[in-house]
Amino acid sequence: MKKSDIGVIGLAVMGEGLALNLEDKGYHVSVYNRPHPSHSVVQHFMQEYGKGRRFEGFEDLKAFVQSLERPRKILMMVKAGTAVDQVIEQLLPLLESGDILIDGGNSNFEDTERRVQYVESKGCYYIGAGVSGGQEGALHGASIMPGGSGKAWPQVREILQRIAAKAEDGSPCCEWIGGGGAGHFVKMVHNGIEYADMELIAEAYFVMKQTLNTGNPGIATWFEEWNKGKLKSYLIEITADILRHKDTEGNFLIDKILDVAGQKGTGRWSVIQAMELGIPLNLIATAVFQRDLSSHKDLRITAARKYKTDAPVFTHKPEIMYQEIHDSLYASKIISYTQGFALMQQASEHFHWELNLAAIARIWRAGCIIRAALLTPIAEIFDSTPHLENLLLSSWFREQIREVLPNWKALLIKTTRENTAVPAFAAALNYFYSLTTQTLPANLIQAQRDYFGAHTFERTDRPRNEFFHEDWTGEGNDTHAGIYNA
Ligand code: NBP
Repeated sequence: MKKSDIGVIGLAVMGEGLALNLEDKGYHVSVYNRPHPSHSVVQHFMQEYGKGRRFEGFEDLKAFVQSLERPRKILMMVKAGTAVDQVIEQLLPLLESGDILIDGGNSNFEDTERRVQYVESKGCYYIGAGVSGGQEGALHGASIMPGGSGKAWPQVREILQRIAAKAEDGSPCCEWIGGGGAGHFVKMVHNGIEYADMELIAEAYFVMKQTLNTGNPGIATWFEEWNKGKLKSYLIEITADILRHKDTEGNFLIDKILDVAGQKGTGRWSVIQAMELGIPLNLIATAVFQRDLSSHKDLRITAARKYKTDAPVFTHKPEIMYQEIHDSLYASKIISYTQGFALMQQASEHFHWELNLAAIARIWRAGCIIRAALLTPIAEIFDSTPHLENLLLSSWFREQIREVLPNWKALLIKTTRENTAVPAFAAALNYFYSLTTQTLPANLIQAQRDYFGAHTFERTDRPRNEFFHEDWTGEGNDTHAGIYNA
């Protein structure tokens, strides 16, 4: 029997889609899913897709492993977390030196760092590959972010690049990201930006609905219009579709969906990592916290009853305000990408990954959920200045922000007046103001810290890294706390 080119473990949405995609590209594919007493996922897959195609189905892990061409390439598409460790433990005794495990799930990058070391210590290779694009991407081309055992990359490159989406210029949306957990870190940041993009679009929808009283088809028309310009992106495109979608009774489904947003953790991980690395990610954090706040539905109902606010007055000139919403969305989106790329820049230095930010922007141009027109100028900026600390420092972004700033401000003023919550638009604007303010009130914070904790401070009239302590009350002494800059 001909050995398979690759094996896929886990036949849920993503594993099934990727297996079909691999076979479609001409590869022989072995598939495995753990057996269940009541039903067989593998049997179902083979009945559905096996006939006349290059699939071999297995419920026995040893037979599955033995069906693969060496060095074996095994793509694990199982639930992130302990399931991945369990599968690794089951596989290792069956593998031989040089075999390659690929985790295509949304694993935490720290787990991937650990697994790379562990699997390499057993003589095999381990690749943590972030995959974005959902079911559609898995089937027809995803954005793939592989990292880990660099020596294995040449052996899986062709396969992964063939199943990846292709950008408009034909290049595959899959490039080597870096060692250790780099691939999953970059996928995590991708998801953080996705959280922010989604929250921003939701706020734009909310303002049109609440403050301008625009109906779903009207809002959809605006999103369709905006999708032809600077805001062109997959998430804007699907939002227009969603807003036009009707249920079986002919009503807009969006109006019947409970306003409680779920999450699986990658947004939260991005914020935790940003805090660890000291990079302000307040827009993405706001998007995560808004999902948290949305889930406290009963509390919000109680609070809304206690604090009845005036209904919006609808006196705004709609044609002006639509442009303000567009510009706020665009400016805030710029901040979202700025913060995400700043986090990757810092992580790259901290973990010695040498991330190629231009290449990352390029592999996000197609296949993934955050694919957007904005990624093309971002790639160009990092091509010319690879170590740019913050995208807002580029002249291209300076021009973009300069154009939309008046409308961004105007919208925040109006929404505040109309009791309409737009926390992500506001977080983005406040990040921009803070970043572009030479003197922040942190001098007062330093004084407070020194007053109550003798934490010391630097002075504007002395060189940096000289630290002072003041006897603020006249009752202290020269003792001060250890110097730290937290
Ligand atoms: P799920 O994340 O729902 O995982 C289900 C798969 O994991 C099933 O095949 C299940 O087998 C298997 N599994 C579990 Br659960 N525990 C296992 C164990 N202990 N041993 C072996 N197999 C186990 O599936 P998914 O939505 O296809 O996602 C797969 C991965 O891709 C996840 O990490 C996910 O976060 C990531 N991802 C998902 C999307 C998306 O849009 N869904 C997009 C991008 C990335 P069973 O059938 O026997 O229960």
